[in-house]
Amino acid sequence: MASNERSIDYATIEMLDKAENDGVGTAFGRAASMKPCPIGGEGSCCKMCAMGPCRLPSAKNRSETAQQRDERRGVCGATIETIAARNFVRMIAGGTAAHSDHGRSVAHTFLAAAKGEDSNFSIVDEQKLLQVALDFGIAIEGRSARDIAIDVGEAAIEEFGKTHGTLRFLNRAPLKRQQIWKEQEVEPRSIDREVVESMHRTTMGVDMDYEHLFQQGTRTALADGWGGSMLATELQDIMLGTPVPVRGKVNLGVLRPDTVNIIVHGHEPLLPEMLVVACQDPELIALAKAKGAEGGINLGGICCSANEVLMRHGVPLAGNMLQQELAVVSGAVESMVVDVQCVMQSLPKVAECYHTEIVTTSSRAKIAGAVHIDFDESKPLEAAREIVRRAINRYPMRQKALVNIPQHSMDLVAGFSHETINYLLGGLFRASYRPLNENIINGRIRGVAGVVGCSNPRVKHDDAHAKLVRELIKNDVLVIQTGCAAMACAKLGLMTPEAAHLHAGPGLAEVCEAVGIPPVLHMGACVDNSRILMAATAMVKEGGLGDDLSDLPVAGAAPEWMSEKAIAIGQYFVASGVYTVFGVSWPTLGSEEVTRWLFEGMGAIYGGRWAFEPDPEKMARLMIDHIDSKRKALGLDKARERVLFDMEMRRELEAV
Ligand code: NFS
Repeated sequence: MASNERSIDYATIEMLDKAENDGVGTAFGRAASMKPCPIGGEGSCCKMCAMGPCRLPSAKNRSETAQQRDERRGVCGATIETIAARNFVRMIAGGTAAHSDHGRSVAHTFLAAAKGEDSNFSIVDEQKLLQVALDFGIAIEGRSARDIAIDVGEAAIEEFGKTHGTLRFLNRAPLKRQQIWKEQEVEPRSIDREVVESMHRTTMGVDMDYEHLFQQGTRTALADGWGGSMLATELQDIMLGTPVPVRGKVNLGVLRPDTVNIIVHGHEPLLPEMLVVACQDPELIALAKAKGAEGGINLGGICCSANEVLMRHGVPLAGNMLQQELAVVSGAVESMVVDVQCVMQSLPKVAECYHTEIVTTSSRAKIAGAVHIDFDESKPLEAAREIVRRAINRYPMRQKALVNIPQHSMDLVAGFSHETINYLLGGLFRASYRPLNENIINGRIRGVAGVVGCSNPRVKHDDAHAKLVRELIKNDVLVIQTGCAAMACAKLGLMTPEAAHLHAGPGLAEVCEAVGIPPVLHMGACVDNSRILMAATAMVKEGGLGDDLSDLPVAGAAPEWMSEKAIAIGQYFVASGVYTVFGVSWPTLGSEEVTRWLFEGMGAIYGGRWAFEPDPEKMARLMIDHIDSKRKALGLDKARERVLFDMEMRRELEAV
């Protein structure tokens, strides 16, 4: 397959051609040469025990009687419904574990910083500290920030393994939503417990009622969105600063010639924060220059680590998940520093062809062929300095003949935390979601869509993101993004304020231009999908758009998803009342009944439901139709017509 059929991104296309010339394999090539397993892909493979693995492929093209379907069972008698649901719940548990283990390590560092045991980190955002303390029920009156922070840190750590009660952040949701969770008995009790119980209930011979399995899957997903992920976001903000709008650049063109290029890749922001400091150290910059790197040191990022340091420091984004190997293929990266999640094991293999060193840093993740420098949480800056020094020492090994930095990069504005949206739209002294709600009510903004998730070589890289988001903003839907999806659209220039006038519909463009924001807002990393929950909750609480998240004219999508984490995110969005569409493939198609339950059954209970649509234009249509149906239910369909009339009048006035 030609490179330009694999991606719409010029930098990626160039690097794929270079990889081929250099004899280097990438995920794109491996995906093309290895077909996905059709049985596992539809959730019909059970490998929970050694009586199997049992494969129960669906009938698809042949008609199947009820009796034949009933006979389609694993050795233990498990039905396809049970198997598909178990596999799905295990994906939720995997995703929740990943986000939440990240949250846990942040909570431990936070407590150490609060106690003054960690001199590298401190309490930066006291206002947010007070907000979290209030939500946690911790007294703030007359107490020092230090004492409050210690209590918040201890309470946060407790959330992972407490033995009674339910998660504290559930009380942030609209009351109606809390009531639904209570009635459905899906309030998470503690984060670890829900992951463990999901693993238990999906092991051989335990829970064999798919609806009952999904109840636990939902409880586990809520422990992610309103638990582990939300804790990660909030504590990071308090410790590292809540993001505010910041200019940045994106794509492999951010790599620099004659400069030591270090790429930070993975998810946890604490080491990247320290790398930002180390890369600015005059002594290390002088060392780089002494080694011949006249430009000094350049730090860039891949995946969510990148989003974190972009949001807080404007560190450039080198690219999204599928560009990790390609950054090395440029021949211009001295060191790729990774921690956890979405890291490809192929990196050391790719690096063999160049001079790049792959450095693992988390005690939880090593790769054969990579160097391991433990990010000792008590001396993080020292670890960061050592990593930078090693990278500098590799610079003289750079093979000039193998260097080719693609000349493609794009400007963007990032840093749209839910607090920032509050200030930007409402003004510094009257921070409020009122203007956003009003513009939705009067129809200038049709609704809001969260477009999130991964890149996946099973589909054309960045293509579905681009088509979906362009279609949405053209139809006056404000788009908010996180993760690799955000980078895909940033590369196309959709995260610049100018994009409003170039690509958005007239109503959305008018609002964006008045406030000076892009029509597509970067809200951060994937754990920051919790920011989207908070923004949506703020819209409900502001009033005029119903009294629950499921009343809002909003929708979610992950058009190029690949990770279990995306499934966990989707499930907590659906269980929070959001209509959520995924592309690529759908992992329960082996059971029509289970799929129907997720696509329709959940809607009856939670007001939000899943959908699957790989075609991005059809996906946009589904989301817009959903938004319009919510507008209609709120009685806002007429308001929108009025605004179009207003626009006409204004044009006439201008013509005079
Ligand atoms: Ni999200 Fe971030 Fe990207 Fe997907 Fe991976 S980096 S946590 S999982 S691939 S968006």
